[in-house]
This record gives sequence, structure tokens and C-alpha cells, in this order.
Amino acid sequence: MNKEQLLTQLSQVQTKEQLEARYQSYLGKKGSITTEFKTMGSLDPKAKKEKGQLLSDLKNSLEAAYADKEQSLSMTEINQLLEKELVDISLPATPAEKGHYSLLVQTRREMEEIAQSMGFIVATGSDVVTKYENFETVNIPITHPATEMHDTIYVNKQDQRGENYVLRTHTSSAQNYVIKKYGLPIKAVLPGRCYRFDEMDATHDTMFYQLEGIYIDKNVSIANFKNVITTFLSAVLKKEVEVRMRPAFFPFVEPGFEIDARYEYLDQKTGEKTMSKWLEILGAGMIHPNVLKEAGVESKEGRTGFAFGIGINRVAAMKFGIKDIRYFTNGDLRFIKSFA
Ligand code: FA5
Repeated sequence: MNKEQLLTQLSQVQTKEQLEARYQSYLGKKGSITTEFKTMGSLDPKAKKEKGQLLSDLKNSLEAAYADKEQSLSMTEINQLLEKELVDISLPATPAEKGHYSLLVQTRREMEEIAQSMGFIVATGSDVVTKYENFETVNIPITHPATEMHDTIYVNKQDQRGENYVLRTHTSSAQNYVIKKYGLPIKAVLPGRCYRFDEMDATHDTMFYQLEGIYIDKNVSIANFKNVITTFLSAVLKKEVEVRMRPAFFPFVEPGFEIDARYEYLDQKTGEKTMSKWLEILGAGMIHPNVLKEAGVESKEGRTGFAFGIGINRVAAMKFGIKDIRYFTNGDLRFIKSFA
């Protein structure tokens, strides 16, 4: 086979594998040219020299052609890859699906901001607390029916007193902690999750948010409370809110009240009022002396104060016109996405 034919064969291969196989068939251990090199020993010196030159020339030409071909196959491979993986960076990006905060978190944050604008600091307590924190710090005797299994969720772990921890049933459990931490005077809101073994219905969930408020200073009165709460709720609900106070009993306040706000449903299309009723949204009152005593600040310079605990789920229901608070937590995407 002459040199030209060999070089043409080499140049016609399409892949690196074919190139390697072809090369080995000439110059591999058992290749045709290698074999010819081996047979040169029997030739006379002149013929040996001529044949040696011929074979070396052939070998060099094939090796050079092999290197060229290998490079051109590599270039083809790279170009094909580039073409396949080409990214047009000038194209607009596929939009990522955006989520949003739940309506409860949105409402909680907005309430925190409004409270801050009214001079309250924002503090938090723990979700898992001792029975002492949840009940006794706020003057609920351990024998009180509220401590029974029917509305308290217990945790299977015991505190130093050998009592099971509880999931706090109200944010009032954090009052003692913040009074101790910040001292008096104090003006703070304490938002957080609460848990009760309550029967679920349109206004009750087993996990819900409350926003506790405490304001203790000289001469803080019920009139101050009424003003604060009306201003606060009107700012949260973005309209003049009509509130009514009813006397109520909570062991940690004296006197105590429950506050209802007028709840109006507007028809989404016509904007007409379809229903109007009073909805209980918070408990409140003037802080009981025993609560101050337990926090170590009893009778300090005659300071008194009020506390309140607002149900955030019910406020959010009023704000967004939702008839059933279970929608907030049942994970129904049709509901969630309608507020995106
Ligand atoms: C309390 O929890 C008192 N700690 C509030 C308080 C604080 C009174 C400070 C005085 C001084 P009550 O159990 O009424 O009170 O709950 C307060 C609010 O939390 C209710 O008005 C309601 O809006 C909300 N709430 C109570 N239980 C649930 C529930 N299961 N689901 C949703 N919201 C609830």
C-alpha cells in the first residue's frame, strides 16, 4: 500500500475511535508498518537502509497526519457541544414562582409595626413553657379548670418541678418574663403562637396567634386602654372600628373585659354589606397585683397598667373578609393563591 493511500484512509475516519483503530493497524504493536520494520533484519545493508528510510518517512508522515486528524476531530467535538449547549443570555429568564407570607404572618407583622409606631417594643416568649409560666405567673392557681387536659396540650417532657411542659395556651405566659427582663415602666407587645385543645370551628383553631400587650407606668388607666385599643384596631383594620367592652373574668386582671369589634362582610362584587355582627377578638384588663408581685415589681412607685391579648386569626379574618379562620391553616392552595 502506498503512502498516499494510507494517508487518505487516515483522513477519512469520522471518530476518534476509528482514528485510533486505523493508527494501531499501521503502527500498533502488530501493525503492518511495525511488522515490516521487524522483517528488515534479513535484508542486506543497502536494501535495509533504503527500506529503513522509506518506512521511517512513512511512519513520520502517518504520525503527523494522526496528530492533525486528532486535533480536527477534537475541534469538531467541541463545536458540536457548544452548539448543543448554547445559552442565549439575552433571552428573558423563566420567571420563578413567587410565594408570599401567610395572611396570619402578614397580619402579625403589620400589627407589630403599628404597635411600634405607638411606642410599644416587640418581644417574644417561648411556645413551650412550664405550667408555672403558663398559669402561676399570671395568677391562675394550679387547681384552675384551665389547667386541665381538656384545653391544655401537654408535652411529654418534665421540668425541674417534675411537671410536664405545656404548649402555651396564651401569650400572657410571657408577661412575667418580659417584665423581669425590661423592668418598669414597660410598654410591650408579645406576639406568638398559642395552642389549645379546643374544638375547631369557624372561630376556633387548635393553633392560633395572639398578640399580648402590656403597658405599665404611672397613672395608666382604663380610659388609656380604651383609647389605645380603639386606635390600634382602627389602624390594623384601616377603618374606624366600632368596639364594645364587656366585663369578663381573667385571674390576671382586675377588672377584666372582653372586647368585641363589629365585623362586616362586604359582597366582593357589589361592595354591599351582607352581614354584620360582633366578634370577640380580645381579652384585657388592669393587671392584677399578684402578677406584678410574681414578677418582683409589686407596688413600685405606684405603677399600674393594663394588659390585653388579641386573637390575630380573628383580626385577620376581619381584615380579609374570611368567614372561617380554619382557611388560614388548612393549606388549601386555592385559598392561599387567591391572596398572592
Ligand atoms: C386569653 O387568652 C387571655 N390571656 C387574654 C388576656 C390577656 C386577658 C391579658 C386579659 C389580659 P381568651 O381565652 O379569651 O383570653 O383569648 C383571647 C383571644 O384569643 C380571643 O378573644 C380570641 O380572639 C383568641 N382565641 C382564643 N382561643 C382561640 C382559638 N381556639 N382559636 C382562635 N383564636 C382564639
